Amino acid sequence: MSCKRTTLAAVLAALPFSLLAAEPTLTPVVVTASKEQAPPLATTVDAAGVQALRAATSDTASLLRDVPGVSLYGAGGVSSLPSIHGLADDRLRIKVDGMDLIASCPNHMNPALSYLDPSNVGSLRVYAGITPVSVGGDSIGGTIVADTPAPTFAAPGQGSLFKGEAGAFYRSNGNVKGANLSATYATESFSMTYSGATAESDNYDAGGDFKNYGFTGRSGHTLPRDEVGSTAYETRNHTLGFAFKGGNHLVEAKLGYQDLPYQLYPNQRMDMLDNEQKRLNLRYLGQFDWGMFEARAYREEVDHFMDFGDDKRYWYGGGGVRGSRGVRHGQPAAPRACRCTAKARPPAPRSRPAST
Ligand SMILES: [Cu+2]
Repeated sequence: MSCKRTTLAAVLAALPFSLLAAEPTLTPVVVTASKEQAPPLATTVDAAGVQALRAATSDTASLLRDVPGVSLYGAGGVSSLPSIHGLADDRLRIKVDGMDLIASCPNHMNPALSYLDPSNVGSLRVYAGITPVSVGGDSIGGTIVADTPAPTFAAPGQGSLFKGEAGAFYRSNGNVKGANLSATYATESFSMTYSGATAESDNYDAGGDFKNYGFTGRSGHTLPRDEVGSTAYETRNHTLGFAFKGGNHLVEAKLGYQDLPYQLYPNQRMDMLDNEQKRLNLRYLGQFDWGMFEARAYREEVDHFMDFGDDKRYWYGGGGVRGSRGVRHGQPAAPRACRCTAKARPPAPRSRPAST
């Protein structure tokens, strides 16, 4: 090895000094390409897409069933829980008209999207994974942004505008029926919209018998062998919105009310027999030379009642020993009720109301 190094040194020493000092000149190489389009950050289900999907469901979360990365945890008939890449529930930020609505019970029977009827959805956006700062926070799995239709105003010179929409549906499996109505009166600077929807379902039927018994646990109450117990629901949603527009300024006020008499849960040892929600949502949006400014204040009040519906009410156990509530094991028990109340106002996303 030492012999080779000596040889190389000798060759370098023999080269003229001027050759070693000369700088190599390279021809510039110019690479050109068109600017690559950034992949869309959000997947959007717009009003037209919602219209095509809503015929089959009264559950707004299930409108996301075709969005890549989204799956659904089945629960009550209008309360399935969306999951993004396996992360669901508190790992997702779900905004309805800019509000971080929260479920008021540990079973998450009344998730945010259950307050929005499919007929009142303007758009749904899903940020799966990486989320912009503007809709981020509490969004490990992603963010779902649901908006009702934007307020409409009369065109300049049109004077006033009145429009409305009414719909009704019937689905034979489960004897599901419902209706929706919306009406808007607007001038060039003022807009008022009412939208209401109701949906009601009995238990739905499976494709065939899936059990070899008919008892339900409630004394004297049986179900056909192909009927999926505890899948019935009834829900009513109302929204009244006011909007004022002047130049580049928009002020909105929305009042919401949900009256949900019952929603039964085939996957839980409890049913939601009454859920009442009242909400007030105020928004200001201004367009300025330097950019856009948006402010929002809202308040949500939930009265949530959990109990057992007709298809449950069964005391586990057996064999002649009385349970802690004085009921013989194996016998039907009196209902165990729980009334939860929750009040939320911004900043709400990180807080969970006390329940039970
Ligand atoms: Cu509950």
